[in-house]
Amino acid sequence: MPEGVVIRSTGSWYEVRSEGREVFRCRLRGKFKLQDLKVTNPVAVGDQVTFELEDAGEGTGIITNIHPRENYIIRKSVHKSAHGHILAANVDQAVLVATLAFPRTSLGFIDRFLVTTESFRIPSVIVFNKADILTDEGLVYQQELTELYTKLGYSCLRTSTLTGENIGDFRHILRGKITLLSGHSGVGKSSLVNTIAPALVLRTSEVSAFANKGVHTTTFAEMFEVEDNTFIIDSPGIKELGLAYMEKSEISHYFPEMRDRLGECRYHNCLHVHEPGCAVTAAVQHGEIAQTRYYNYLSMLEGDDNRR
Ligand SMILES: Nc1nc2c(ncn2[C@@H]2O[C@H](COP(=O)(O)OP(=O)(O)OP(=O)(O)O)[C@@H](O)[C@H]2O)c(=O)[nH]1
Ligand SMILES: [Mg+2]
Ligand SMILES: [Zn+2]
Repeated sequence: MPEGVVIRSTGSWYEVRSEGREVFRCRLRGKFKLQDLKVTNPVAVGDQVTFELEDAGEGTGIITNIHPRENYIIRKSVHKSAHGHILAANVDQAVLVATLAFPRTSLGFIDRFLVTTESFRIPSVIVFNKADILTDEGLVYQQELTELYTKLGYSCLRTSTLTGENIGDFRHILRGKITLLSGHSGVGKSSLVNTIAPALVLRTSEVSAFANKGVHTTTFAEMFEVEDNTFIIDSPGIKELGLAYMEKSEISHYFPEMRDRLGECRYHNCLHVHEPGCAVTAAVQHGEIAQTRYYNYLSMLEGDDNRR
């Protein structure tokens, strides 16, 4: 039976690219229960599947098997909070596209994103796009964030699809890998893909001047081959990022600067809030852990998004 990779999913149809690079429109037969995950989408872009040809002339098929995933990124579903939504499967890295203005990506969002990818052990890169619209102060702030996140182990890149700034470096980061592009609506994910693969001509739309928000131009995740052996998954903008499947006690493990200090807390079950002898709060007081990161940690701890 033919095998392939899911390159687009609309919820009812899955486009599967076979090894011979043909694209088939496939459906799922019956119900799939995978790894006991409660998810709204059993098959995600990036999944390797086996399928049966249904109508060779029409190019349609039926997915009969989903191969075990090497990894996946899941977030809490917007519609069913007890369920997760798989953003993509089998990726080598995630690129978070962030903009400090028009629209503004908050540090809370960035940190939630990084905690999510850390929890799935997926390397992340932050791309600060729309550098061309930043004021001098904006550029200084962006540079401070680059220093903060680079120190924590996340590569950062400043780009502009308008001026072409660092697009060569962006291409370099992607080369030979499968990358999920994620971020708020309107930050320029599809524009970035167009810049490195102009033949694709993905739809993009202006950010609403009134709401300072994107208009959700991309509605389904889709994988593109932008160069030989280089795949990029463009995905719909996400507004908020609920942490799926995470216990309170786990969260600090996904902050690299906290993870390094966990053995130094007096209590092994320390949540790093008011506990005496806490190495994390001491590091915050000494300026060794950024306050913004710590506050975002507290907010994730308090939020209801960390409950199953
Ligand atoms: N000034 C400036 N505008 C940009 C840049 N990159 C993208 N844009 C504009 O930002 C708007 C949104 O870009 P899109 O590529 O549609 O954004 P997206 O992230 O794909 O948005 P969704 O598909 O809704 O998630 C468009 O008007 C782009 O022309 C940039 O580097 N500088
Ligand atoms: Mg888009
Ligand atoms: Zn502690």
